Amino acid sequence: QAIAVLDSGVGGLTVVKEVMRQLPQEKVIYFGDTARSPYGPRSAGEVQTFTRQIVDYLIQFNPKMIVIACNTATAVAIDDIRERVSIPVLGVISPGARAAIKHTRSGIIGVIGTDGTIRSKAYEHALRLISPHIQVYSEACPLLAPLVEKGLFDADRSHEVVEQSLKPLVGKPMDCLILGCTHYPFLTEAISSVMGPKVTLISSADETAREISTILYHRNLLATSGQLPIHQFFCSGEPELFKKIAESWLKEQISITPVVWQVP
Ligand code: DGN
Repeated sequence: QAIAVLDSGVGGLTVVKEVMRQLPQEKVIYFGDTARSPYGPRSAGEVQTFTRQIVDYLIQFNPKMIVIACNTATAVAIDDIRERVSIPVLGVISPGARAAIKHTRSGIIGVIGTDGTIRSKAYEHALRLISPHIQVYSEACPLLAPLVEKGLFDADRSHEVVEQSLKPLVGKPMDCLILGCTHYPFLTEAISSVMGPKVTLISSADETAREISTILYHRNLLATSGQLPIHQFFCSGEPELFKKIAESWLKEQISITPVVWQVP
């Protein structure tokens, strides 16, 4: 049985990479909804519908758990998905919030994400649920995920857009910045050069993978075969660019199955 991972596009691969590193025996089935990316500007209702549709697609493979590796979808759809399936469902917002709280010394944390994620205030809620006095600066960066989807994430090409996007946060007294969109670790170099050395970047990928291992361990669901798994990748849009980005990020060859949605 595999771990099913989904995102609006290539962003969830940042979580997959950590799963492959921390849990090398686990098979991953990945769905990137590249035909309908970005999710950031869409309404909560639309993102809920898309997420439900992807989960219905993935569930036919009988996965042992679902990971919503998209902050935008986690923010608005995780409760709905948890009601819909009987296997464990994990999002990326609680793990990201926990990772930031583990790291911060000043209690002042920055968050960047899509319009949808920032509008939902999901990080503020998740952070303050754990630690009520945390101070949060948040900023929507709607241009960044589309840049990554186009494959333009190297530091030279992305620097200017990243600099413009982060302008309101530069100089704010935070000691860490949550990359509240799973696409953003692709832009780590540019983001850290703009934010400077005093701000630690927090990606939810490590903590999400760690939490996956905890859930599987406690339910006695960890893979034990000893063989290296063959992962499966699906995307709803043009597969060539997805494959190129995925292979350069994961540093391995993959095969992609394109999926054509029956529903618009
Ligand atoms: N990777 C997704 C996220 O974490 O929010 C969404 C990116 C997008 O669709 N704009």
